[in-house]
Amino acid sequence: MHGVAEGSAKGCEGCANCGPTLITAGMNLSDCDYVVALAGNPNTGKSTVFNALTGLRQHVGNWPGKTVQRAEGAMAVGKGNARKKYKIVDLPGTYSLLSQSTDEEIARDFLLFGSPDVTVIVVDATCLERNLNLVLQVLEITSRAVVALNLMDEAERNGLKVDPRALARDLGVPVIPMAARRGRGVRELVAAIGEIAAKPNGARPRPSTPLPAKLESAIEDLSRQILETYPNLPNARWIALRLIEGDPSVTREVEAGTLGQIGHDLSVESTRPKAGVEAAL
Ligand SMILES: Nc1nc2c(ncn2[C@@H]2O[C@H](COP(=O)(O)OP(=O)(O)OP(=O)(O)O)[C@@H](O)[C@H]2O)c(=O)[nH]1
Ligand SMILES: [Mg+2]
Repeated sequence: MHGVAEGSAKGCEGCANCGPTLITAGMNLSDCDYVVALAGNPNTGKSTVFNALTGLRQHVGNWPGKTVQRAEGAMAVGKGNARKKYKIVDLPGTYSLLSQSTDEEIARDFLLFGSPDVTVIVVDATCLERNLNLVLQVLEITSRAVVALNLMDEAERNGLKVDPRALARDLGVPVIPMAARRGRGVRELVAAIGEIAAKPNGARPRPSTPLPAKLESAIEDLSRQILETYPNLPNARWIALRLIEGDPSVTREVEAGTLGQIGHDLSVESTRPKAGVEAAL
């Protein structure tokens, strides 16, 4: 494929016409500059995208719930001093950040507390409405996001017309049409990941509906208290909202004092200096 080489910088080295050079770096996770999470509903093609980016062979199959643990791999993009290396994290499928099952909690905890530099939300273009629920939830917690609009080949086969541009405009984040099984859109996804990773503030998701002032001030108070107990915990606001709602699993974790631990376990060093990337490849 144009712009994609495996294992080392062989094959197409990238040119003005073919966009960024992707070098699948497999399990070589040393000295990554950025961390990219792959999230999405079950069976949307997350592991297929992961395999395309890393050259690894995560299990794919046509039923939901195959990926049950976090899997990690690497890709490198660009040439010479401009080369950046990315750790790619394949997550179990989840319908919602409020989900309860163990594999869904693995995905939720990484998205909330793992501080990925870019979150790629892989969605199924044939059932957008259901998939957008998770997209909107993720955009509530991060602006560093890209939507991979996968299974476009299936949508086309079914006569569905999906407009990625309109979706990107409405969501305020890049939307990349893909048919990942055939490698379609992989290069564009790599470019979008690079763009968001390099932007200090990420994309600009459209703001959600404002909450009533009283609720907003309660959330602020509670967030402050959470941060006093768990300094540096990302997404204290999300935790505060769940406590106000009475979410049982979040309440349990706050009471048990395990929230800070989750943040500590998952936080990943990112945006590290690039030294050693060349050697690592
Ligand atoms: N037609 C088509 N099939 C695809 C595409 N991408 C992935 N698939 C297929 O969709 C199925 C699910 O792919 P996976 O990559 O395992 O999906 P996943 O999101 O990792 O699934 P879970 O880990 O179970 O959540 C597999 O049969 C893939 O071959 C695509 O773009 N088009
Ligand atoms: Mg999977």
